[in-house]
Amino acid sequence: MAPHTVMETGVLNEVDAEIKGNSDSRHTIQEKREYSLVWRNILIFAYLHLTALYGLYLVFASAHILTTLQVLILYPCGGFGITAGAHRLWAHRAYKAKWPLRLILTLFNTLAFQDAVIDWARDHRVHHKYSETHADPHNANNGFFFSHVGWLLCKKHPDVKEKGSRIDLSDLYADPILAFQKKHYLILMPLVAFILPTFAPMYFWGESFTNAYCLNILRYCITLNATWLVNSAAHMIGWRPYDKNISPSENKFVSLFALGEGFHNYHHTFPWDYKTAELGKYSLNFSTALIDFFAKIGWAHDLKTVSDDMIKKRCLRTGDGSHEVWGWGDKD
Ligand code: ST9
Ligand code: ZN
Ligand code: ZN
Repeated sequence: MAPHTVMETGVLNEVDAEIKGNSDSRHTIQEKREYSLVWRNILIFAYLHLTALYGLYLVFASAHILTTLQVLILYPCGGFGITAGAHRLWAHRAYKAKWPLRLILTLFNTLAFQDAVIDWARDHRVHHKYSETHADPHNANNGFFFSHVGWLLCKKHPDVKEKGSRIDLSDLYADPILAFQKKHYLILMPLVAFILPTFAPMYFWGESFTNAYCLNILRYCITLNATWLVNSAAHMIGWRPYDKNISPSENKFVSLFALGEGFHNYHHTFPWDYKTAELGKYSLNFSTALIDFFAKIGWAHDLKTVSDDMIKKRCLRTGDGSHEVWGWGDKD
């Protein structure tokens, strides 16, 4: 049976109590910053995206149907390693998982190559706590390009490192699976994210190296851009039914590609909810469906969520009036 804890009080868990910080940053004026470009990353990401475009061409020109099918399967697998793994389980502790699920999610996470979970979660906890300040690694106040990919192409602002060094990561280092992933990342990541997905199609169905390699890079770039859209588009475009004072927005387009992570106004308002969304439980929210499945078989438990009453009160107090149920019309 799936244990399902509903938090009626709205008391934050330890992680979210720590990362709940600047929530009124939308109108903050900040001084301009200097960017120190990292040319290695600029060249690598340019190469990856050009290769991905060629991979897209090869899908129609010459790739085996099974290689395309592999892209379509591995993209959500890597995605779940980010959404259900690095994000909901580890960065926010929105639910608990038994070791077999943690192992699967770590494997999927390694496939996504977005750096070790511990580093990803550190940046993400800083992002929530200091949202849209210089300490936010992908500060959306610096514009769409910066929050999408630009932040990976230059040195981090000193505030990111300074504030980030105060974030408690002891819960993550205490997990032997995560500690193992971080320690051996430079071996595990190339193997899981690039070598195996390239050589499997060549070995099992005789795919050419070029097709297998370029389609796998395409798969990687799709997952990257789906993730980055949460930082860029979902921090700029969409309604703010839960808190109109913050930039994160409800963006269904992003949710579709990001496996349910585009309901970002809700997520920044109630970051401990394992669903990262409210209405239409499985609507575009494949990650919630996955966690619920594992809760059913007992591998996920202590799922945290938010009561309807608390959501209603918050919408009426700070929302922009666009909530489907608790818009301003229902205030009385
Ligand atoms: C990638 C990550 O793409 C994407 C994350 C997106 C997050 C999205 C969240 C949205 C919600 C979830 C939605 C999910 C949807 C998923 C949908 C899926 C379908 N605090 O880093 P360095 C220290 S990764 C404290 O070199 P530089 C650090 O420990 C792509 N300390 O900084 C180190 O210390 P030491 C693949 C920190 O030199 C020192 O600073 N990966 C913090 O400024 C230097 O660290 C890449 O391409 C912190 N927060 O360089 C790699 N941060 O020396 C990209 C750092 O003691 N990264 N420190 O060890 C880099 O190359 C570099 O980090 C850099 C900055 C150039 C960006
Ligand atoms: Zn988050
Ligand atoms: Zn955000």
